[in-house]
Amino acid sequence: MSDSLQQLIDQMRTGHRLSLARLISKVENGDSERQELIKRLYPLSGSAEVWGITGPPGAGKSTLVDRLTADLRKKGKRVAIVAVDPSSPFTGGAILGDRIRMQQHTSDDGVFIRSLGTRGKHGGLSHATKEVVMVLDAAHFDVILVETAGVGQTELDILRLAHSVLVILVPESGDSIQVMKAGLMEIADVFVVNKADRPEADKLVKELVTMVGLSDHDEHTWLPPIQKTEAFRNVGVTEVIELMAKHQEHLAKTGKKDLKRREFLKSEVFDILVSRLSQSFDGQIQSRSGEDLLSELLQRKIDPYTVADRMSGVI
Ligand SMILES: Nc1nc2c(ncn2[C@@H]2O[C@H](COP(=O)(O)OP(=O)(O)O)[C@@H](O)[C@H]2O)c(=O)[nH]1
Ligand SMILES: [Mg+2]
Repeated sequence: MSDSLQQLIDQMRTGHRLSLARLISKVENGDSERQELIKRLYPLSGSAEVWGITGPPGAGKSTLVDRLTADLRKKGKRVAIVAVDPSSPFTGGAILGDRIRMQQHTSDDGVFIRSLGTRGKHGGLSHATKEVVMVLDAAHFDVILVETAGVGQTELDILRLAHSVLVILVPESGDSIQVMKAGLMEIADVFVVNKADRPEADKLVKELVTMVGLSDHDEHTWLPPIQKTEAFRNVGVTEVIELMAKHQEHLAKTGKKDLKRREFLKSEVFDILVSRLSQSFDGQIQSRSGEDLLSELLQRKIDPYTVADRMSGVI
């Protein structure tokens, strides 16, 4: 037991930002104290609402996150923002832009912003993101906003920690077709059509209404509502917050929130198991006997399945 770790946790719980930042770094970097840290923080977590914000690059996610934050602050909520951008390094231009935009919040103790810009070495970026969210949850934030560009599987995986997912789209980019292709239809709880100042916004709204209507549903299904916004002018933002709150209510009322939590925890444990197995097999392949098996494989004396059987102890 490391007392300095407990000291950091205690300080974090009283709102000390630097301690929080250091604890997050421990999780992100796969520090040796990471497991102990999660052990101690897990019982303290579970009360935050986690919102995922996704959509194509340039759709206005960061602008909306900024506006949502301002609105939530007015309601007295403490807000944490996790910006995930696997494609750009920590100091990448986009993230820097976001930092400047977020400057109005930096002097506010009720807002905490963190960028995760690397792929996440230990168990992947989506697992690191889950743990960062757990730390923020234990640090008494009421709402945690996770922004990620909805362009690939990694980005969608990251949203497997959000209770409510907001998908943000813009007119004039053939977005409604992209929605289907990228699998965004399945994960959206609320659709936002941003840049509604542009022509064709209503056309996109109509397409989405049709698409949602055609999806498989019965009277118990939550059908994602569609909200137009002009994030940069703060138009429609309060309505978005109301829709997210409605979705949260729906989850609580129907018991789906607990089901979701259960699913998330299952995948959390699964991630840990996979990461352990992968480390263990990695060790075996690098070992002396592993090298011998690989040589036999190369000479075609045995086949890859037999090697895998031997390494996993099947034969
Ligand atoms: N025309 C218009 N531009 C907007 C609106 N909201 C955001 N933008 C602009 O769109 C650009 C991309 O926004 P950003 O929030 O960085 O998008 P992200 O990549 O999805 O995070 C910025 O230049 C914003 O100022 C809007 O409602 N209308
Ligand atoms: Mg952004």
